Amino acid sequence: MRIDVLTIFPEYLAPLSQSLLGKATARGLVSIGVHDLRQWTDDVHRTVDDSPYGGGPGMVMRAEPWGRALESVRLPGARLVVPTPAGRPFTQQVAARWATEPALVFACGRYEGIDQRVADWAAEAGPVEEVSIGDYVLAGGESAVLVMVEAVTRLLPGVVGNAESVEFDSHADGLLEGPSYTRPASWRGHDVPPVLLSGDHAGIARWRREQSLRRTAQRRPDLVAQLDSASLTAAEQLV
Ligand code: 6GU
Repeated sequence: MRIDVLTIFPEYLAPLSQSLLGKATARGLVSIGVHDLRQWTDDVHRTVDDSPYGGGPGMVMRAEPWGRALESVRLPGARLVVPTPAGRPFTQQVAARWATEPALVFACGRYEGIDQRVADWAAEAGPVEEVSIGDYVLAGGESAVLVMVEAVTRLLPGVVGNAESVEFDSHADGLLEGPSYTRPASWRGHDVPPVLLSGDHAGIARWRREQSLRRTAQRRPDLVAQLDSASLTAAEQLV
């Protein structure tokens, strides 16, 4: 997968070349480009923003540098992602869908966002999604891009060593993952649930499923309400 990030703070994206992703890059599973939007400005002050039409606080990113940047960086048809608190929610399902694409371009806005005509114009050349990573406001899209790139790239074949660890993740089936334990079996008066030491694999699977449902009901009742009947057994639908 090819990933390009356009930003006025390229140093902010340094973590993309480290740790898990650095290895995936070295192994040729993903390649990442980070580009300074100011490359595509045309004035001595390298201006990227201006005051909003209609008045109001803050500054808006100007369309011209963004237009030239996208013409230079975006491959034909590549999905353009615009992080914004006004976007549709970024979820595990969205991450899984993006993980099947050959290329993604992220356009990081600062200030009060990017002139809306950039996304409108970009939609003429390929898919565009304005997305939010949660119900709070960040100063810019850069940290949201770090979050989204990590969520997407760990789903690419070969990036995470154990494919099962991805399959059983929280959210993979619409539920939260239950608790995990390792040695010792007893620690400071707290014992590992005995079923996990029983060797009864069917019993362990049932227990984990119950823990997952219980935790989701307690912590995320909104997720339980969204579950489709296909993801619950007949017995679970009666609870
Ligand atoms: Cl994607 N961007 C910004 N600037 N703030 C956010 C966000 C994104 N998601 C939640 N808040």
